[in-house]
Amino acid sequence: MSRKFLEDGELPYCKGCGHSLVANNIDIALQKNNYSILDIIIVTDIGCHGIIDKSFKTHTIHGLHGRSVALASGISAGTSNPKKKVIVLVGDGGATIGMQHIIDAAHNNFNITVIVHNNMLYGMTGGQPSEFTPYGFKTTTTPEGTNRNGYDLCKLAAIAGASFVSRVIGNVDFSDVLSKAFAAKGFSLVEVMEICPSYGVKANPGMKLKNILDAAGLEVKTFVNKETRSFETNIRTNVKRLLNDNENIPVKYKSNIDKPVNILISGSAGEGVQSAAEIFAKAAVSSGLNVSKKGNYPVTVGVGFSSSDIIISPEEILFTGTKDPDIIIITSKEGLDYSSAIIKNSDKGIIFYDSSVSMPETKATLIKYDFRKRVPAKNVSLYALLYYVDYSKVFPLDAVIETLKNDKLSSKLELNKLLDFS
Ligand SMILES: Cc1ncc(C[n+]2csc(CCOP(=O)(O)OP(=O)(O)O)c2C)c(N)n1
Ligand code: SF4
Repeated sequence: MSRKFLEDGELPYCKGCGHSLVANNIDIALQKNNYSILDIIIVTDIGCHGIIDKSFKTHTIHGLHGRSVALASGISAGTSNPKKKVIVLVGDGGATIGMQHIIDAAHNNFNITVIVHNNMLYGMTGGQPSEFTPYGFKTTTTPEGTNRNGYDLCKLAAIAGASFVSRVIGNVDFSDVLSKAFAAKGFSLVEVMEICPSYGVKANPGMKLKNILDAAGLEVKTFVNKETRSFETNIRTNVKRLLNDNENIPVKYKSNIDKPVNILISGSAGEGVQSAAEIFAKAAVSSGLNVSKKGNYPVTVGVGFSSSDIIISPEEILFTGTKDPDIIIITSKEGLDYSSAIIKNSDKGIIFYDSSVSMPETKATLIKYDFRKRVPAKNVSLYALLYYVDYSKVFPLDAVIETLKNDKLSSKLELNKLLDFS
């Protein structure tokens, strides 16, 4: 049979390397299954077997060492076209390094075929043992022979839930086995046993592959061939978009600013920093401004500081970070501690801060106010932002009041207290 999926000419491996037989058998099996060239996505791993990419006319993707199965699982999960066939070429080294990926791919029954080139050592790096090297097999770094048996990958994949698993000896025509593996729905794995002529044969002269496998109890057979439910990507079309609420804020007010204003509000967890920043951001949108808002808080969200960086701008906001905010609002000691470096370095900003905290030395303009004395702690961030809007007139207070009235928070707020800045 002439080649269809492989380029004509020599394959890139050493003379007598079993990897060549694997490539040729893949070509034959794909032809038996009537695949088209561009239906095939071959994902290779690092190692000698992986240098085959340029010889295949199909799609090829070269993965990181041991990660080809994870990569292929993602590719297969992301394609909804059942005609596409994702095939992984991996060595016993890659299978060692990425064994959990193989087990998980079998467990999830991803629609991929994994072909393991098991020459019982790391060929590309000079013939070191892998976790699949059988007892007594000599390698460059174990010249006395490996002192334990390797894993039986076929048994592991079968137990994990694969649809099709087979071990073959890689010195015969095994294209029928590959053909069945390619046709199987779900996860299939074929472990091809080889001896690397450049390292394995040299270190183990006269050793026969069949004898090695018998001694290690590695059976050459098909372990599983069953119809199973394969992985399906669950694409939900009927879900509420996260941004829905923000999409339809009508512009009813007018802003006074003609350039971006960076605002940092820092307070304590539980004192409504993030929700106040969101109300402020929505009010800015309703005043025709562009807004970005980033929250910062420790992973333990219920304690410590909570802060938010907000940018309001008449122009598009292309970068959301700033080292020197124009406005800093500090409502608690925890907020001050978190922002103290920014405060010390600030030389152009205005800082609104609660009278309970002691400000470090700074060139910024300081404005002290009794935020905490005038409203309950849980409303202190909102009160401070309202105070800033009233003070700066960046947009009308009415924009914030209307946003608040439309918010679920509104029933819990005493608006007259929040708007009293006397
Ligand atoms: C994460 C990582 N670890 C180690 C290496 C070094 N490395 C390159 S090839 C290779 C061995 C490949 O052996 P195998 O997967 O069995 O393929 P073969 O060369 O035998 O075909 C190793 C360990 C690497 N590239 N990346
Ligand atoms: S070093 Fe071994 S595994 Fe690598 S191409 Fe040569 S014979 Fe094949």
